[in-house]
Amino acid sequence: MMSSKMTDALNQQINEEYYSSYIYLAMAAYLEDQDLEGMAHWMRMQAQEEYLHGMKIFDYMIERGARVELKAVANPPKEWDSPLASFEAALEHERFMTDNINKLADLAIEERDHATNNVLQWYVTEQVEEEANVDGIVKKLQMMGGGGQALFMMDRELASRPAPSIVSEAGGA
Ligand code: OFO
Repeated sequence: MMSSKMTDALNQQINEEYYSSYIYLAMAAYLEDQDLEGMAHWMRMQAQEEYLHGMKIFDYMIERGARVELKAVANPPKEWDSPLASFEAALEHERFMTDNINKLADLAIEERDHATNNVLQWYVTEQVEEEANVDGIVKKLQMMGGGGQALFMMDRELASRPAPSIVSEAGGA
């Protein structure tokens, strides 16, 4: 049986994943407003991916017989100083999420909850990819100076991001 401490911590993480989904959707809205539809598309796909991250924990808790409790999702910001600033904020956010996941894995080890630790290891690996993806975009935009030409090129590139797969993102908990 999952401890109440672990249950509370995972419920909190579901909330963090849904906040992630919400903040990326807010970034998509901001980028749409800047007429950067390709970048907005990338953020929309990221928002979907975060929803699946939340669902993976949701399904795992149900499988373990732990009680899922959904909490209110905080308001995300609405504006950023520039498109580059929105991606820099995304990178900052992913670093925060990595920290959360590491703390959860520490708790699972402390509680000797091997099954939960095993699920969390998927997130540990996923966070490496999450940070690397955004970091790559930030670095390219910074390298190209973040001006009109750079935005035009990145907008085209980011328009091709495929939808996240339910199998790789939410399956196999
Ligand atoms: Fe759920 O990985 Fe990003 O936040």
